[in-house]
Amino acid sequence: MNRIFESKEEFKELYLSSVTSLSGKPFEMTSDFDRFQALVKLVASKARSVQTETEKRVHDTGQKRVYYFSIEFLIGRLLDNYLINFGVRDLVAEALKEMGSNLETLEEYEPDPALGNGGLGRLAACFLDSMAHEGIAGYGNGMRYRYGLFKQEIVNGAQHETTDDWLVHGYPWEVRRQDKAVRIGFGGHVVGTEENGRMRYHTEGTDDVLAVPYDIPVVGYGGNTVNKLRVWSAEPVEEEFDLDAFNAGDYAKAQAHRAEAEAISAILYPNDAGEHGRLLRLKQEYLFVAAGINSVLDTFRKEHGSDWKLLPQYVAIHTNDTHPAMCGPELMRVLVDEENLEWDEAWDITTKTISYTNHTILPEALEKWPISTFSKLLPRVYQIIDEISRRYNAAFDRSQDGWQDRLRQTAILWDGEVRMANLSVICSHSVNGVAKLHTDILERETLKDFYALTPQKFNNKTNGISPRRFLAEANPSYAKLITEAIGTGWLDDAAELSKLEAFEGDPAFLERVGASKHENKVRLANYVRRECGLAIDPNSIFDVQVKRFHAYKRQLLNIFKVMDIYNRRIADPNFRVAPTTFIFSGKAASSYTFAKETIRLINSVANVVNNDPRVNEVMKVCFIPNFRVSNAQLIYPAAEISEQISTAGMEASGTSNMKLMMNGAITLGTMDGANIEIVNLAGAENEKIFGLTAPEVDELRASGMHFAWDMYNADPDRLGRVIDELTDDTFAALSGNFESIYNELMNGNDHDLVMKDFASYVQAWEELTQGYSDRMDWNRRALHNTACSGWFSSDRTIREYRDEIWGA
Ligand code: 26V
Repeated sequence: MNRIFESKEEFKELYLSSVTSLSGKPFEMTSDFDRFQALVKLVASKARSVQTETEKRVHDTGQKRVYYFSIEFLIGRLLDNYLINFGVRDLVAEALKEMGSNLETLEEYEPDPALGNGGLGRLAACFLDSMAHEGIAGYGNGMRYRYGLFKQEIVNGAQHETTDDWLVHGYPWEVRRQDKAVRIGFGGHVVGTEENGRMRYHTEGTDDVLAVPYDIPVVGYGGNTVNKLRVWSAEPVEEEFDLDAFNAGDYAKAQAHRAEAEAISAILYPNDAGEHGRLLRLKQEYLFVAAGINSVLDTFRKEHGSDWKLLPQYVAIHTNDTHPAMCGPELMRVLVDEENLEWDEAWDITTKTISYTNHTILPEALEKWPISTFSKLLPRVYQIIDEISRRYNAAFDRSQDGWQDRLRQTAILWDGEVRMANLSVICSHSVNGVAKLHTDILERETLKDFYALTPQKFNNKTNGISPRRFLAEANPSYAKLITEAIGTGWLDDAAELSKLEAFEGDPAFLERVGASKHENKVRLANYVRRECGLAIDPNSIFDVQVKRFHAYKRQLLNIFKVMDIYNRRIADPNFRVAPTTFIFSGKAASSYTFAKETIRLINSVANVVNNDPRVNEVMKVCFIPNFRVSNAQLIYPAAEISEQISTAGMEASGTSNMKLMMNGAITLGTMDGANIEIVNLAGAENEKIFGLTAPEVDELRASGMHFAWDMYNADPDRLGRVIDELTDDTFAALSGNFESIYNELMNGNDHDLVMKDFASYVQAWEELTQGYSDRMDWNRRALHNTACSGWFSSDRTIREYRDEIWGA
């Protein structure tokens, strides 16, 4: 462990001087905010010295550099994480206490940067953590949005969005690198000139903006490697400020140019709302790709000169989903237009450098851009895509039966559109899915034509999560207990969590597992009381579904279960229900009506259930507003049931399933995404699986034999009743009935098979919760889940990427 402070005394001395010099006040007169700022500045400066050592090591050993291009990085708060990773958390906490401060209080001042939507962005952040831990020279390349994902407030049960002004007080971790700014050109026209018998192209008349990088240190556990995350901000190019207009008093005109440039990095787009086709989004994609490629090549040039054929040996560029798909064409543009390479050589270098991960099979999620828009905004990049496409089509093997269909499925340009997924596959040497089932579906369905052509490109990399953030940091009481039992080795190598299996038969230990869970439930209950004004009982089962709201994730199925249990309890006070708190949290994209209505339904059911003394002893419903990394870290440790109930075949992987498992929750889920791997690792008897499997879903849909009305009519007392309650005022008191949900189910024929899986789901829940009274056995299953969760460490995932894709 490379500790940044040897002793409390050393820390205190450095900290005192950091606080006083930054604030200009004697320590006693400084505010908690001053003290927070000074603490981050001190840790950040220590991190940067290690970064310098890391950089020297990478340079001296000629280590391969991995660049992870992602339009989202959901990094969460960093202070506690970095104190843990540098091995000084307890030392700092004690020292601060002795100085009359409290670490946890100071930590609350840190903004929680919401530079991502959900799973995809958080995965990128866990990967940075693991690359640094594994000693990989791995760098994030992304966007610095002025406003993060909207803040969610609940008003009369409904979601309201307000801006997330996360930068108002500044962000103490970042360093602006004006010297590394890159000029990015949009629009203009391509000019070709002949030079020594070869055509050369450049673009004239572009509208330029300046991409300015901000670097954030990434501290790996153990403190030996500090990498960096580089995020780009869009600004006007200085000399284009209209001084004449300003001097003439036309401030609006002078500012207009600035506003237009800054708009590019102003907001984060929801990835799951079908918000495609927005010109600003395309500008974002090109900005962080072009600026990123420029800085990658700059570093390469300094180390290896212009010997470009060495690029794949020293550099790997990974594209997280299709948002960075322009990496291929942009790299080609630089190599061919600026470095003067022949097309074939440049193409060989490009495809050997780039790799691609797919994160969803939903057809409506596949990015496409109208050629007309694309070619106007990025004329030279478009020409290059057109040339890639022309050569792909020309080289296509026409000897096989059905080649026409295969070419149509895999083409880059089709129907007046640029298909970004196909572009990504064609520009990459590796294509991977994020869980076994997901990769199977890619190979057999979504990308089957590519798989038939180049099966060797395809591979699976099941997702993972950081055990430092989601166990050590989020769940200190459990982490302490684990360390007492098996030592600290699990922080380095999460596979060591399997040593916990030896304690599954130890009643005293299981007792302590239960006590730690209880402590976490009390901690969450206190948060819920503060945030929602709702009292929840830490002795009830905490049943948790926290994730983005989406039809296929079926939060609707969960709340139908709650409505059904409520109805049955009202009808029969002797109906036995294990006392449960049903906890929901998550955001819906602002334009996604169905998802927002589901949130309103949950809050409306909560309003009725929580105020009905006939059921209050056995159930409460709680919607925690504004789900984000910081409150997620309070929720996962308190969970006992992990709801993973997507329609089978739809959830690519899921990662909250892994976070909850590691924290000792039992999965109540379908055979979907990484749930399948959870069951394989922990045994079906330690989870609770229900519902149709992916092949059964396919078969049912293909047969055309699912009829919502039949389901409704077959079960009037329970399912039928729940459906009726959507429109009969039972839950309308807060802000009305739920006709649109009703229509979606009954007239849209229940696309996500909520009604189909309803009976087996509620039954599975009842069976699972009946087992809660045997607390010893429940705690044993919880511990068993933790013991089996080590494989889901993102360290394991990253080692697979390193060995099988990046060759780093
Ligand atoms: C995009 C869209 C766009 C159009 C409307 C519907 C829709 C639905 C979902 C998406 C998701 C975009 C990609 C994404 O975030 N995938 C998530 O990636 C996680 C990390 O690999 C994975 O755990 C989740 O299962 C997967 O949904």
